[in-house]
This record gives sequence, C-alpha cells and structure tokens, in this order.
Amino acid sequence: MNTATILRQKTYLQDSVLDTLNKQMGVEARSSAIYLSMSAWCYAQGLRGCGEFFRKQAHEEREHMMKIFNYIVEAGALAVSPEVTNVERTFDDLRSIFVMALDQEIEITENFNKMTELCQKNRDFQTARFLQWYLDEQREEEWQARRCIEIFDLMNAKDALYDIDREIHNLKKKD
Ligand code: OFO
Repeated sequence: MNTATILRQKTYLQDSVLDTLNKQMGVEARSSAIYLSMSAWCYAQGLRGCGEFFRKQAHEEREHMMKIFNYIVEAGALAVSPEVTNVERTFDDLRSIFVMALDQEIEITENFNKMTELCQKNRDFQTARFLQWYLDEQREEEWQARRCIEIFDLMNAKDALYDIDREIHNLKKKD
C-alpha cells in the first residue's frame, strides 16, 4: 500500500464530510470570483468606494476557501482545487448587485447549516467545531449585505449615488 493510501485511511474525515468540504471550496471560489466581477463593474461606473468594498469581499472569500483547503490538508485528506466558470460580468445596476450579494450570502449560510448537521450526524465534532467559525462569519456578512441595501434605499437611489458609494466604502473600513 502506498503512502498516500495509508495517510488517507488514517484521516478522521469521512468521505461524505470531505466531499461537502471540497464542494464548499468551490462555492467560496465562485463567490470570490463573483465579488471580483462586481468590483470591476463598480470601478467601471466610477463607483470607487463600492469597487473597493467588493474587491475586499472577493479577497475574504478566497481566504475562506483557503481556510477549508488548509483544514483538509492538515487532516491528511485530498483537497480539490475548484474550477470556476460562467461568472457574471454585467449587472443591471448597483441595487441589483447588493440584492445578489445578499442572496449569495444567505445561500452560503444555509450550506454551512447543512454541513454542520451532516458532521453532527456523522459524529465528526471536530469538523462541526471548525465550521462554527463560518457560521459566525456569515452572521456578519449577511448583516453587511443587508446594510448595503438599506443604505441604498434610505439614500434614495440615483440622485445620491456619490454619497451611497462613500457610505458603502465606510462600511468595510470599520472591519
Ligand atoms: Fe461569505 O461566504 Fe465565505 O464563507
């Protein structure tokens, strides 16, 4: 038996848990790519504050992916480098981007809920504990995404785009 096979047999990560972790790496990679696309669109509209906001968000999502990658590797299992295709490049307007971002974050939270449930069913309490960090993070990310929509609506759309852009930029500065 070769070393890779022996190491794989010795990891506490069960196949179903490993599979869900690898899939989530793909979700984080996709999320990062979409945020980068949103960033590019904002910069192209002259919305530099929002461009910066989504650029940082893209970076954070990549870090989330790498955190899972490191976890899998440290457990002695095989992490799968994800492929990301068909990333949206054009958007209707700034508000629709904020709504899309919120939907994306809500979906990701749901993924982590399901993953935690799976770990608990499989008595993999170690991975369930690891996933707790993501659940905490999602609370903040959903709040931020909701706040973007609130700011947009409160400041009342087109007439205030310059001020909205500045407010969104400030939101990320508080991190
Ligand atoms: Fe906000 O999604 Fe990563 O975890």
